[in-house]
Amino acid sequence: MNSPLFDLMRVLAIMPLLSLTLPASESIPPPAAPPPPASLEWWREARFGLFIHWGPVSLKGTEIGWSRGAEVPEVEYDRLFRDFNPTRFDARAWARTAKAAGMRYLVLTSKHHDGFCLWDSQYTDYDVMNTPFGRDVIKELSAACRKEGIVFCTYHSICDWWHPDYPLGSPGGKSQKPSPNMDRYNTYLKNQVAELVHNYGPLGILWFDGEWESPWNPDRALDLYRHCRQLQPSLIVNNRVGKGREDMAGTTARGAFAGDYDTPEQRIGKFQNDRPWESCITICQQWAWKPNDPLKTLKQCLQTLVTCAGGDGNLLLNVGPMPDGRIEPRQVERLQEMGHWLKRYGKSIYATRGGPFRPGAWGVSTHHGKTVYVHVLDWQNQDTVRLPAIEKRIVSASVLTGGKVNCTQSAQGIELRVPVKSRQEIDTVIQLRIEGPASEIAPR
Ligand code: JFZ
Repeated sequence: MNSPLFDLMRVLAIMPLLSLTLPASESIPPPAAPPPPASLEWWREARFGLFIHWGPVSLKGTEIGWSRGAEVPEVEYDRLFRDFNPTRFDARAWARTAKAAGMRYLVLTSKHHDGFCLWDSQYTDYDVMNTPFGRDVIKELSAACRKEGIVFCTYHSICDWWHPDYPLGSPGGKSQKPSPNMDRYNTYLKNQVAELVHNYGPLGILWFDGEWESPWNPDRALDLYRHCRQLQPSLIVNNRVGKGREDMAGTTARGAFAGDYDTPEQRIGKFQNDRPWESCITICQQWAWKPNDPLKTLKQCLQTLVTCAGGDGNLLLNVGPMPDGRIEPRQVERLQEMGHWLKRYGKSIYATRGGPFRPGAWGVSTHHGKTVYVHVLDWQNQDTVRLPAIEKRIVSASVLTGGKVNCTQSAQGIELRVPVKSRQEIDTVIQLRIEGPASEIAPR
């Protein structure tokens, strides 16, 4: 058995040992215990996950959360659950789609800003059990993921524009609730998080969101983070638990505490190898499903994944399933195409780290052990890719995607030439074997 899930189990098993010997590996010392380093490792090595935004709003085809009180009147939005009956929902099919894509984990919206809960929650009636469908989606999907070796994770919105206790409302947090009670809401939030971890855990990640609004503050953030850590020490928590996120670039302000990793949204993160990060990007344009949403090409999807890996980050690629419960066939197909590529060339992505060559107009690089993978994404009408010099000798050079490479190394730099017929439209992967560990070469 060599699945990420198994790794996670192993991490859980050695947990008590690790927590006694935590090295201070973060540049910003977190005011709460970070997860044991080994529990972040499975996720960093995974590199690729499936994000799923879903709920009754799929019946309207408008954006989840944001369209409440905007394109869709509040009363109408809040009644949608009464018609939510996705009879073609098949948890096994979703988990298999993720697996076929080469993804190693999956993050589903347990609750978005609209407050609707996709599981059987004892703390609210506004959940999937009170729809005509009446099946616990989180229960079915977490079980199916476990079977397929996909690590199950949930997205959970801190802001809740529906809940009467949360101070702000729709549209987009711009209105005030008549009699809010943030302390009571906070208890609701923590109870639901505990419910998710206890009933469907262990979870890989708790992917928080909606932290930017004023009712959320650093004290509550730290308290929620500690709550998560207590519930499950190996849980990975994204930076949207806290107030340290700078903007949509998703990086964490220096000195500010915010979770375990950064979350660039709808953009590829910059090269950053001293703090983990994950770009979340939609396969179409909207997070939730809408009809005829323009689908990204295979080239866009793969180059996005490769560029994330080259910047030392992960990609969380989003689909919004349809109101009948299926992921759109054309999106499933795109994901399968990515999986086919990863089956052949995945060793240049999984368990690699970004660099040592910083991303350039030509493409990106990744490395593992004594191998550097140069991913040429754009030859820019030139016959040579020029890279900065490295101190270590290149022992051999080959083209993982087929063909031959001419490689010259000098004190001035490295030059790589691949005949036109062997260049790939999406990614020409050149494999450089070097005389020592590539991790010893500082990024340049
Ligand atoms: C957030 C969510 O609002 C969005 O629906 C999706 O879940 C994404 C992954 O995360 O994205 C945001 C956050 C903030 C703004 C816009 C989108 N904003 O402040 O405009």
